[in-house]
Amino acid sequence: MTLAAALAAAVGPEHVLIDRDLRASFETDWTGRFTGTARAVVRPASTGQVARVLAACAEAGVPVVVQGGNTGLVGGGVPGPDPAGDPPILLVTTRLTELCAVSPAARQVTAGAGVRLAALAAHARSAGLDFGVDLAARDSATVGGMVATNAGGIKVLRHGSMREQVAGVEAALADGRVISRLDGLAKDSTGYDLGHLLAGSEGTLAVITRLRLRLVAREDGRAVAFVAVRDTAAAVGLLAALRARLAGISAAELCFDAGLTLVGRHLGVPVPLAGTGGAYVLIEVAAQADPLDDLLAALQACDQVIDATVASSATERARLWQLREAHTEAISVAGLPVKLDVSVPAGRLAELVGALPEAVAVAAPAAQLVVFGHLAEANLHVNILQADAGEVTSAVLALVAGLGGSISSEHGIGRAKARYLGLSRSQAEIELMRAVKAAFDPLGLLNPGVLFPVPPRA
Ligand code: 2HG
Ligand code: ZN
Repeated sequence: MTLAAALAAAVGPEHVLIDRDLRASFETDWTGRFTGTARAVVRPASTGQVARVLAACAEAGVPVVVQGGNTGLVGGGVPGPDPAGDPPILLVTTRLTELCAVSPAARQVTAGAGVRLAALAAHARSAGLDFGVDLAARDSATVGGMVATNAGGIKVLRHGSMREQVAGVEAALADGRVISRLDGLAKDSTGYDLGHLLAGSEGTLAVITRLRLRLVAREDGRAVAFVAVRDTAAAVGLLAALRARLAGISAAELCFDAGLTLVGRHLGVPVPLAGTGGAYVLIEVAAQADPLDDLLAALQACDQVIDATVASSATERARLWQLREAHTEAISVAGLPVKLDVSVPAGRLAELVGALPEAVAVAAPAAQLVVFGHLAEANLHVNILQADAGEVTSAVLALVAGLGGSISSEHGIGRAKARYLGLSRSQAEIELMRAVKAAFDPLGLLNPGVLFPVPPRA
């Protein structure tokens, strides 16, 4: 049987997209920066179908690229440029949409890898609970892709990244075998946690098909403030001071005038407090009861606050959040950015923000720098317009590594940063990671070129 016939037999011919026009939207990433060619886009609807697709590809020796909602920002979910003329199969997980009943006793739910974040959160909320990770791409991002990249988002300071939400994983291996641990045991000390190994593996080890996910308490009381402070150091100081006074901080986001100006222009809205600070912090507090008075009192006690606007309704809260969440879109409308996603030890965030303009200007004098990010994790989204990726990536990542930071805080390494992995991981670690990769995927067929610069060979 040919590979095409085996794939059609596995998922049904209507879910094997061979026509160029039908493949196109899957072959280019959301940013438009990463694009490649796939032999076919294959859309399985069950773990068994995923396993059959992988077995057929292994049999034919054809590589497989895995894609969820195609919201990744590092080129990890689309085919790479393929000089050898051996295009991969693009396995898209968005038909894996099974969503089981919430277990209130375990505070867990089992979800297919292709379930969208917003659908999972709504499902959890309808059962009186909530999901601990949230991010701007919630309507498109799939939970499988989010685990594969160990996505973070806006609530990491409260509930951790995606890895922390994983209570069990089912996955199809490169040769078509399936491993499944979805029983959600609260305690289990029987050796290696293979599910957690898949978190952050970016599709290089196996294809996640279902997840057992932890849920958190639902907190409907919300208060949001947008605060102008003198600079990044004051923003860091403000968060520390607020944390000492408020138990329920659920988000702390950092913005600057450059990004807010683009957002205001893109949305056609005035930006509150524009130009009054050297940095801005969006603070959200979540609690069972309305936390607005507590937030107001805490802000009044913090001398870092130059000025603040506090939302008094759900509509106003959404409006303040839009100032932060629309950054990605507003930047994309302004041009094709080089996107870097870095973090440093908390005490060095101000140093990084201070050093970035010069590092970028030296590498690319005409570039426009837009920085924002997640304050509590000292995670900066460094977006650079009008610059060549190679020029600025080396400069910024070297600066970050010099400050003891990570070259990828939440988006992953993908294809974009594979050759820089050695800036954040030691030689010994990379060798061990490659050995793990070889154990899971001895033929090197899963997401070649992602995470590691050269596809490992058997
Ligand atoms: C966010 O925090 C996302 O909004 C996207 O991680 C960041 O566009 C970016 O650089
Ligand atoms: Zn982010």
